[in-house]
Amino acid sequence: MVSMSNQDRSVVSWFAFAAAMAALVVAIVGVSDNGGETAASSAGGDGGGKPTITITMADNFTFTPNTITIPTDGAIIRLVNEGTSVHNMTIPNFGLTSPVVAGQSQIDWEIGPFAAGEYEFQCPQAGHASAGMTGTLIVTDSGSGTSTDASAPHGGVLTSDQMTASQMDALMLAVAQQYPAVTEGHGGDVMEPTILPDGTKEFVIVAKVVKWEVEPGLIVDAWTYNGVVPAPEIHVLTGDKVRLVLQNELPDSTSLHLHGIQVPNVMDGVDPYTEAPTTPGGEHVYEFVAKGPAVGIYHSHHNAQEQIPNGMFGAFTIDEMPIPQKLIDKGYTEVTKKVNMVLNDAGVIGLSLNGKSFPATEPYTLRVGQVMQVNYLNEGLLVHPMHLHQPSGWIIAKDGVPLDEPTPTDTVLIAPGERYTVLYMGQEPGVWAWHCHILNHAETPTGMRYMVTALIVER
Ligand SMILES: [Cu+2]
Repeated sequence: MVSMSNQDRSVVSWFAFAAAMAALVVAIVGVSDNGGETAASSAGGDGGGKPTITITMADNFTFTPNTITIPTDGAIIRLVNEGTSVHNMTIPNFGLTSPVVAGQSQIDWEIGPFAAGEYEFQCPQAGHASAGMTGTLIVTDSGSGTSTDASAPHGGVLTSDQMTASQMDALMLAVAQQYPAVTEGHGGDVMEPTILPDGTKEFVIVAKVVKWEVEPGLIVDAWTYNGVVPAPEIHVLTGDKVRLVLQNELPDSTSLHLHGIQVPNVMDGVDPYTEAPTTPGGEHVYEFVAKGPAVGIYHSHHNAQEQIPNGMFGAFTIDEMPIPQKLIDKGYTEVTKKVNMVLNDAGVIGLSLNGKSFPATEPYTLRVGQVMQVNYLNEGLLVHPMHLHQPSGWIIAKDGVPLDEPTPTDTVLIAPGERYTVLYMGQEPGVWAWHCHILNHAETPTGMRYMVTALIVER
């Protein structure tokens, strides 16, 4: 119900996208003085005289050399893969990841400008960095006036006074061009139940810690249900007998609460009141009859201020939200696409949409006249005003309760625990930015990050 199909991905027009995203940067940040130099020219298609540095990658998990020095203006990294496995290179401090390099091939990858300092690089392929495939990038001041603060806040992210306007533009463009960046793992897909002999829909939910790639090269120990963030969506119908089997493979105890779902008190998942905590290695069964419609969440209720932001949350929906007559009259007759967007801002996952941070967030597509239903679910510790640039939104339900009168919205404020259901109709074709409007949840001096994605409307 949530995932983007291959067809969706294929319609992402990359160049239009990069251009629109670059325009968005200007719109949001208000960078107007670029010294007469365009972002594209300072990013350079031909390297602009930057040095070329060759790094050889091999299947024994080595970069040779594993320490390189480049000027602050940047360099072209020639990545030569002498192995047969796929390798590439990521610089987590800058959120930069090279294209993938197939075995027995090479690519040229232009990077920079950067602030002077020392930064780690690694191979982002699963398991390669932990096997030792890491190195050190030393950036030395070339006298271009860039200040030299390797210990800048947030692990080397530059502040605006450390860059010229054109350097800032180039960094922003580089991030925008990565979108939608490919990362390992996709959460929130619908989970199929096992149907028991009496018709009960059984879902097995395994709580466990896994490696999760939040943005390119940023891999954290996420606390998950079934190994993904968000957890798989559970969707049932009114009258269904539901059985959830929670298996705890975490190092800590846990319990599972059905937030916004009507269940008997003993199934409410609030240890130590309604049940004992489910200890590591233990199992707990929750059973109830579904009563909808509902837009809810299943999440931890044990040390929840850590377990939930670390990844233990997933949508739980019952039936479908009715479309109000007033909107049917306006042409919102049929929902073409449904999206659950789970907001987070804390724990190991941090500021994110559906467990990913821009540029690794998922783009969504819609044709003109089609209607998309979005359930916003806030599982973080902060409020988030979610803003879709194309102003066609109508709130049709609050916390899973259909509204008698839909409310127009282009920015909807979602507090922790709240769910809002919004219908959007594709109107003007284009790439429409979609982001949290607390601006430091969406932007950094070196480009968009965190709670940003896009809706691509096609004719
Ligand atoms: Cu926010």
